[in-house]
Amino acid sequence: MIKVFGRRNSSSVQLVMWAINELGLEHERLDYGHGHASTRTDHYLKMNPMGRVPVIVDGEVCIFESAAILRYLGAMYGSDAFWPADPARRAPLDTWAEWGKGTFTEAVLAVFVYDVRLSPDTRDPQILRDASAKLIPLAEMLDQRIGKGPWLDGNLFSFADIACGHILHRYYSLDWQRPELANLSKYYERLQKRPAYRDHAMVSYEELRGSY
Ligand SMILES: N[C@@H](CCC(=O)N[C@@H](CS)C(=O)NCC(=O)O)C(=O)O
Repeated sequence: MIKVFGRRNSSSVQLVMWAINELGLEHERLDYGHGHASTRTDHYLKMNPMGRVPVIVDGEVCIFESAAILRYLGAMYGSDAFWPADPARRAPLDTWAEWGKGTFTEAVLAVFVYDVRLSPDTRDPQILRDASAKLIPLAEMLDQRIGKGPWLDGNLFSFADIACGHILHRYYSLDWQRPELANLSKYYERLQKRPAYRDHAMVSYEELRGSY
């Protein structure tokens, strides 16, 4: 039984929860982090010295950093489609997984901070202009990369789709001027047909409004 420490409305927890459910793994999630149990206790800091969510415990294995958790789950429990065993086949997908969780997610979260985390009276519209200017070319890159898809690995759904796709709920639900990108919006439609995506990546972030 895998234990997940982290609140449902954290995008990093969503990445992990989506993967666990996509793989059909037995698990228990415990509410930790902002507004829930503290991540500053000695017990928690031993699991993650950063005091952030998520953390997973799987038997003797304890991991933090959601991208590392995703790779562990793929290597440990994934099919060859989800996590190709051949490094030469996996590496091009891992490139996009790294980019998706790092570069792309960071750019979406800058818009998220403006639209959700900052209270309206502390928002400087220049922050949104700057964040949008960084995000739009990245979204265009992802749109090009996906093409007709349906997935990043063509017909096979993989860990890379989780790393790139987990943040698209925020990308599409935040209040900002999105460019028209046909491949990306069809990809998001396909993701929403996956029950594990709907249940674990499309989580309300209303509780986080004005929390900075
Ligand atoms: N790079 C880390 C980021 C972890 C992180 O910043 N988590 C945020 C939520 S997305 C957090 O712990 N926030 C403070 C809290 O919830 O107490 C990962 O991907 O796991």
